[in-house]
Amino acid sequence: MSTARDRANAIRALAMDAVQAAKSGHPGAPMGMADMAEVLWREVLKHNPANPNWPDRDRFVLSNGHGSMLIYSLLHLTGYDVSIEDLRSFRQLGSKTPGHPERGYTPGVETTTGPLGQGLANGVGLALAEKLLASTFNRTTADGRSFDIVDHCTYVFAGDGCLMEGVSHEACSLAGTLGLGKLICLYDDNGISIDGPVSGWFTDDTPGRFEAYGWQVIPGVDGHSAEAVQAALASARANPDQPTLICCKTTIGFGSPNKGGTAGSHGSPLGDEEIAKTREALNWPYPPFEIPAELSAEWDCKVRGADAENQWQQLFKEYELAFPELAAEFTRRTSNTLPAGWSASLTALLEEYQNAGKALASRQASGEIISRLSALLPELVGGSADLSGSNNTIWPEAQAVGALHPDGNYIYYGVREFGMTAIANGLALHGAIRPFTGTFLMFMEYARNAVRMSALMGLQNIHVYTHDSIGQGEDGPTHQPVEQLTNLRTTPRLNVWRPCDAVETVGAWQAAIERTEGPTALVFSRQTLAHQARSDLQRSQICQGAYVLFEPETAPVALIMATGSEVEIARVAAVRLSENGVPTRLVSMPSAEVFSAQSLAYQASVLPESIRARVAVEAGHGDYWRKWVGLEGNVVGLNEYGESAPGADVLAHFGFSAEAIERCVKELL
Ligand SMILES: Cc1ncc(C[n+]2csc(CCOP(=O)(O)OP(=O)(O)O)c2C)c(N)n1
Ligand SMILES: [Mg+2]
Repeated sequence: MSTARDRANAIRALAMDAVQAAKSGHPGAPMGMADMAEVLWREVLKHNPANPNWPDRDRFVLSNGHGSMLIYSLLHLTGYDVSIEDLRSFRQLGSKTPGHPERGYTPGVETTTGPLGQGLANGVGLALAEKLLASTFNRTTADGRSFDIVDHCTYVFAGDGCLMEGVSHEACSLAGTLGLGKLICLYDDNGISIDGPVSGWFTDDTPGRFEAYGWQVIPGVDGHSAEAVQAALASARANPDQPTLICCKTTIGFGSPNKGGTAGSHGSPLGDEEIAKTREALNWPYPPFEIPAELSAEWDCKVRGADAENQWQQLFKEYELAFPELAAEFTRRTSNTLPAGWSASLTALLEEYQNAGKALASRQASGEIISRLSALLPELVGGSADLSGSNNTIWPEAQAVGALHPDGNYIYYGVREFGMTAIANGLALHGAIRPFTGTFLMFMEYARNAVRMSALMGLQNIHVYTHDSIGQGEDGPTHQPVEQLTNLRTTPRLNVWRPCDAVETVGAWQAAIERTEGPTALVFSRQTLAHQARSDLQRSQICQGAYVLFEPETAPVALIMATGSEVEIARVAAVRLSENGVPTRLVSMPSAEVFSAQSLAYQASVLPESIRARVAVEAGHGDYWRKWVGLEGNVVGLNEYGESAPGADVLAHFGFSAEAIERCVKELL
């Protein structure tokens, strides 16, 4: 039997050799964390390399994602479908081993990491999901038999960079409050970041900081001692009430005689000469990408993993007998299937709102709809960054989640937009939960990179943004979004909806819930919106992203397209123009992305090429609309910041009126 150090050296060798072969990458972090990882992955982590998607596996997050060769080495060594050839093609096009861990590229990678700090926040979401699901599904029979079918830990590796990032504060503070006892973070305390020794820019009392959050902290652990790491992990697992931070003192680039302990090993290949010296220092005589058979055998976790999963499968079989309905619900939710009758319920809801004809702010309509959806979808878990009432994300039957109340479905995230969004990404990553979050559209920017990560990963996360324009009024320019809609619409894989009334709001929610390929931003007004009359056909076309809402009696010569609060003034303009000799069509376009995905024939039927006099109207930055109006069209938009005044006055001040739209159309003819 080899030593733990020998086994860890396999990671070190693979990391330095792969980075050298790629001529780029980060050898220092994997070499520094190899001993910690050896203990965790071989002895503690509950995982089955043959089935990376088994629902009750432990989750592992490499928050310092630049150390990607650490996780790729671990996946290879423990027996996942990651071959030595895959390691050789580190950072190459089409490989399973991209520069940073990317969800969906590599079996066993739970989340995409690299933007520092966010992996840790995802970990908070993963651990929170476990806690919520455990309380929903775990049961004890009358004769005292426990069925803990949801019972797994979330382990996070994080570095100095992750802890310097503000998002770590937001997420870890909430994790402490919520008492996420199965969240265990191992901090790679190596005193180095890219610019050198962190003593010049990072002198926090990290243990004190996490204790203040309510975490259990295990300070001063020798990250190169397997026994010390083992003992710390045991103490962490023994505490069910608090998340644990294990501070592991390590040496970056451990083993490299000249670059170890320095920023020189952080982000570039060690070089052939230094690699040779490191092999000698580590007593690792094997050629690149070669692991001796004995070591490979000791690393292999396939048998242990299969046993662990089989035990769980057996437990689940018995659970199915004891609790058939819960078991069926667990299977439905983990397989991401909507409940029976979903489509019919939503069709009825659309019809109900069409018939009711109520004028409502879309945020208010959204609040009503959430309440209805929640009755259909127990997997829906909402929340807001301290704006629950304003965002209308809370509903009367909602139950708050707390440390002692894991049976809730509403999360008071506090004023933490970035943390909230990254935590919700973790909830979505876990599976069996459909998260949505809320804030003002303006403060989406605080969360911006987590929104991007939800899109990059194609997560089913729903971002509710209210107070969607200068129409929000009195709070003034700091609170009035201008460029944010364009920002969201140019985010690949993200769908944006800005509905014009309560009926379109139902359609937007339906689309967001049914979407499996990525996240959705739902953008709602603060102010009341008029109800729009629709035929059955028009109502059925909402889900196509854009449709003709008003058609003149004679062939249109002009066309107005609008979204959200501007649809009503655009309708007034289109009707008046049509009555006064300029037959004008009105297109409501609540989701340009969804419309863009329709057949060209449908798109042409809504926006015929022959109509060149096109005006787009939206109380936001106008440039986005240029692609829809063409060279001969025009945009009624806003390329400046707003003003503080009642919303209607601000909108009128910036030219959002039926008269201004009419003038704009006439100018084109
Ligand atoms: C949000 C973000 N900012 C900057 C970077 C670039 N970056 C990658 S690693 C790193 C230094 C991180 O230091 P540490 O976590 O201590 O890593 P170590 O050098 O110890 O491996 C930086 C600034 C990043 N990946 N993400
Ligand atoms: Mg560091």
